[in-house]
Amino acid sequence: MSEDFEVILHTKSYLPDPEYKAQSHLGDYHNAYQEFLKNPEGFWDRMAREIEWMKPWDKVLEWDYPYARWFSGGTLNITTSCLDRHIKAGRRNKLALIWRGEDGEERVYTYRQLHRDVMRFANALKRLGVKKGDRICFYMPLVPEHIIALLACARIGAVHSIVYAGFGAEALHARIRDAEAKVVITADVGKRRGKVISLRSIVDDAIRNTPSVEKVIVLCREKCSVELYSEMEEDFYSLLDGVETDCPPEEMDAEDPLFILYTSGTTGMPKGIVHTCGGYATGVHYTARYIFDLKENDVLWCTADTGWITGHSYIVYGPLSAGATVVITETTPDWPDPGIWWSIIEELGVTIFYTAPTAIRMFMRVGEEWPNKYNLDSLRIIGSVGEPLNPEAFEWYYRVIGKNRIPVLDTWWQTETGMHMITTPLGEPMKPGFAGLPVPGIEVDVVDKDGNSMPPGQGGLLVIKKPWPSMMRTVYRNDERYRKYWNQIRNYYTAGDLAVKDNDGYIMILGRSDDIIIVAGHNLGTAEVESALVEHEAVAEAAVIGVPDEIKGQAVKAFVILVKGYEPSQKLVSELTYHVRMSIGPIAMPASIEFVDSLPRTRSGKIMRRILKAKEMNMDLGDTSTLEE
Ligand code: 6R9
Repeated sequence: MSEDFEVILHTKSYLPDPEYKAQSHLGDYHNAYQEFLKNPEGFWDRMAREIEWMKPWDKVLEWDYPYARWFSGGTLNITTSCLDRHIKAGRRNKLALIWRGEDGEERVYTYRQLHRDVMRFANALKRLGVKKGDRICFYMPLVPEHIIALLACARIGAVHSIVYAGFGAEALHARIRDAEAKVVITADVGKRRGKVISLRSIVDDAIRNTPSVEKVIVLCREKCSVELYSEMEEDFYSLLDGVETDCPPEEMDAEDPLFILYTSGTTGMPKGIVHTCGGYATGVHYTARYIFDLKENDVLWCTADTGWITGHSYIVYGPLSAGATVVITETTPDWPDPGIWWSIIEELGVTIFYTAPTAIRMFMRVGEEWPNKYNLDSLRIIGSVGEPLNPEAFEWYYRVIGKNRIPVLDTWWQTETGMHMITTPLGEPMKPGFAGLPVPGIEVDVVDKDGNSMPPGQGGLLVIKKPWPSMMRTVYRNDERYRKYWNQIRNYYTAGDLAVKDNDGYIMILGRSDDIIIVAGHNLGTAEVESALVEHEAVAEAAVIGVPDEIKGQAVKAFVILVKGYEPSQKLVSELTYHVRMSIGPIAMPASIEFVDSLPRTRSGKIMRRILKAKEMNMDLGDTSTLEE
């Protein structure tokens, strides 16, 4: 797709019950947006006051394009907003976390218990020698100890870098090395579809040749005995022996880093997106309270993993800051049967459910009899994130889960943005296929490559026109890559997505404009998968593209040129697929591999994936002037 093209817009819309707007924290969206436009810094100043600070800021924003400093001079610790203030505000016995395992095992934590356990683990980390600014890498299943340990990092000012536990050893290794992590926190196993998956052995592989790593903390869920440990390993619970319960929060500058989170880029090496304490805390609290409208009795279930930004912002920091009850599970949507998630909603009384289009499409395929077996009356908001929610999936979600009355919040945002940026605010008409409107506080537009605003119906690049508090501050150890986001179009942040507006300013996201493939909501860089393929001795060159997939949105298709002497075979296909699985993880596995003799290239030698894609989909090849013979 080129940057500008015409799109035929879907015009259907659904009007939610006016009660939603009347009772929401946000109130009328258009009023709120106008208030923001009248005084942007005043708006963010008000929002920042809703979290806990140790010292107030001197200035809301210092903008030295493309570098922003928010709430300069202010100091805080995000954990006091997420924990301490709820203890004081009478929520100490309120449930903070409800955890559900695959086999039905359940554990719950009140705010008081969570606060206490976070402080104890924080003291254990300190005793190990962890200090403010040290990087701690997580490779853990979604269990309560994971949340405890990550809040403990924030408590003492250590910078967490969570790696999704479905990634392979090589991907983990690259992230540990880049962040120069001092400690890795893992578990012996994760559980999935009735099987146990060893995590610790993957960590063992990943920490070869990572001189920064001093300790590996292992949470034993099965029966790993302490004697088996190497010198470097520590048992999660033994570390807590004899530690103090009280751990005062480290005073952090608003601009100190809170965490690094790696996201796929257009080169082989993922980007370490850096978020800071003050701006991020403000952004996630604001959206948890005013976009998800979290109220005292809400029970939020966000089905993402903590390894993605969605988990950081809407499992941990946002909802806890807003004082909600959070459900976390170590479950798969269709195991032991496709009713499992709906049974959890019924049983736990989930009020806000947040999932991804890929899951919704899977449920569509297995049939509505599954959700229909359960009482979903507790739900009041259902959300979607990660990739475009296509109109068919919207209609199904709204009708079958939302019973034609519960608002669907399709939320567009990114690892880099930290918080929701575009959605259909509660009470506004919902248009299938459209993510919606910019949240108050955010100015977006669809522009051509020179930054000119496109009229409704004309596709273009999605940009954010002004800095916002929870924006990334840099790419860890690669500031040049950070600047690229703001340099592609001067003064604007270019998101890398193609989009189109309609006459009401609603934005439809059309997909990525770069070499990122989104498989079941997980971003993959083509280069990442290609470099895994060429590592294999049989592969001379590889190019990968995303092809449409009914359930996952996109699937990976690989084109491979073999080294002389190797012949295409089914066995080789399996071997290569397995190789990618082991090095990056199951999400990156090619759905198909085609052996070819050559790849289309530009004159300067760059592979033209666009041509492969057009051919694959029987589309017009577009501009081929730069194509080599
Ligand atoms: C939160 C998250 C970011 C990319 C983004 C876009 C796609 C996310 C979307 C969506 C259409 C939505 N994306 N939400 N596309 N509609 N509601 O997913 O962050 O993992 O960094 O991915 O995902 O392409 O640019 P991240």
